[in-house]
Amino acid sequence: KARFDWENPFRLDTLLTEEELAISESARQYCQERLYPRVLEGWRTEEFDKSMLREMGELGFLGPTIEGYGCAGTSTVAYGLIAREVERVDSGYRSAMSVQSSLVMLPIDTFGTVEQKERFLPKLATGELIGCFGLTEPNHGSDPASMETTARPHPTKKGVYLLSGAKNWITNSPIADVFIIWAKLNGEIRGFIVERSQVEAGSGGLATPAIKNKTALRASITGMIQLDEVEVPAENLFPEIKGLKGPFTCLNSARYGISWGAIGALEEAVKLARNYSLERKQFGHPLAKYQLIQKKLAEALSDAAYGQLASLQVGRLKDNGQATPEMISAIKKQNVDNALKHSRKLMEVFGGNAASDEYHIARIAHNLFVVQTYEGQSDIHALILGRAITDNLIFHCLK
Ligand code: TGC
Ligand code: FAD
Repeated sequence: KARFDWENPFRLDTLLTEEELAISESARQYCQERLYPRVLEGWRTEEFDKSMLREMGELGFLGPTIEGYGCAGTSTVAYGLIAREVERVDSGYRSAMSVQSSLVMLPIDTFGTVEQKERFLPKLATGELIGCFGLTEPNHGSDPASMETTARPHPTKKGVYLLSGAKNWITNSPIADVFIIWAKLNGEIRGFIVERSQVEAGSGGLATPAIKNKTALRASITGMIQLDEVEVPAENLFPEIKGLKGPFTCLNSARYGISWGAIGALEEAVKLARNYSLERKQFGHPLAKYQLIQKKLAEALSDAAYGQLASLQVGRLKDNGQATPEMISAIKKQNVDNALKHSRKLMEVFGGNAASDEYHIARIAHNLFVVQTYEGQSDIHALILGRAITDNLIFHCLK
């Protein structure tokens, strides 16, 4: 006889392959046993332990969908399931991982030359090299088309470009070895692979100061990228890709992973609030007995369950080449908005204890505010969807 399992409300397991189930299980085990014990210290000190990326590399969690170069070659759904497990622990840890996978390894695999792939992918897959992705600038976040960072041919050295500009709020930048930098060359957006060791041995001009005292994502490291006439050899330019399609192709993958990650964070919030409400007594009974408390849990769990199915379906379509950016905008926006809304509501269950980081719930909610902002703020995804729904009606009317 079928029984309801609040930890698996719609029996997601029945829709996954054997391989996806095994990957999800090993990710859960690693994240709970190895990552959870480190998260409070990481949050308090804002220190990111780089060895995590090495450990994830050993387990095949970096660039998992890539074929070859030491990568696992999994389905897109498996990538999402890994993100869900990592973000159950902390959104910042998922950030570090998804930047490496979707925003650094994916563009090298998709747009890179054979030499670029062979040179960078194996070491990025093991976590020996750490990568970051520079799109956002101090003056241009939601509107990256207006970026000011430029590349120009070196006036005297043949086959060398000079990069100048600044990128802001960049995950992993202070510890990165490899930087994917989007810059305008003759007015057109192009992608460059900048290597810290090469720049330091050569022209110099690269600085990556950390942004400290963050109110969220404290367990991951974030910084700027300052480029002052940095010399980059022509072989580090992605040869073909031009325009916003380059960075947005990477964002399609990262936003997809975030849609699963946010569900992991929400599931953790439900579990923490449920367990707390069963133990905490007021007016002679556990909080869990009161139906106003149950309603908060019920609404959060329902949205987590719906979110799983939506991300699963878009992942399957992505593997079949049938997913569109609008679908990804819909699941990124909806899942993150729901996770943020419910985790804020579930903080109430903890009363004053929500103000202590030892109860984790406030860390989850604060993190989700940033998750709602990066990779396209939720209203930006509404704009993308609105444009598609109305067939760009506003634009046509104004013409
Ligand atoms: P628009 O005219 O819409 O498009 C320009 C060109 O780009 C193409 N394109 C896409 N291609 C592939 N996938 C997509 N999702 C694409 N979206 C657009 C489009 O076809 C067009 O190509 P072409 O050949 O016709 O020129 O451009 P717009 O300037 O009007 O864009 C508006 C908007 C809102 C879509 C866009 O600017 C946007 O999404 N803004 C949000 C910016 C953003 O998401 N930044 C993320 C920075 S990275 C980050 O946050 C990492 S956090 C990582 C972590 O820690 O987890
Ligand atoms: P703005 O673009 O200034 O937007 C501010 C507000 O205005 C938002 O609510 C937005 O929705 C709204 N808005 C903007 N335009 C419109 C409009 N046309 N209509 C209605 N409302 C609008 N970037 C990277 O490139 N790489 C990274 O690794 C990276 N990591 C990050 C890590 C952290 C911890 C954070 C906080 C950010 C990170 N980002 C990264 C940057 C992130 O992508 C940007 O913060 C995000 O794209 C929003 O840009 P902005 O902060 O400049 O906000």
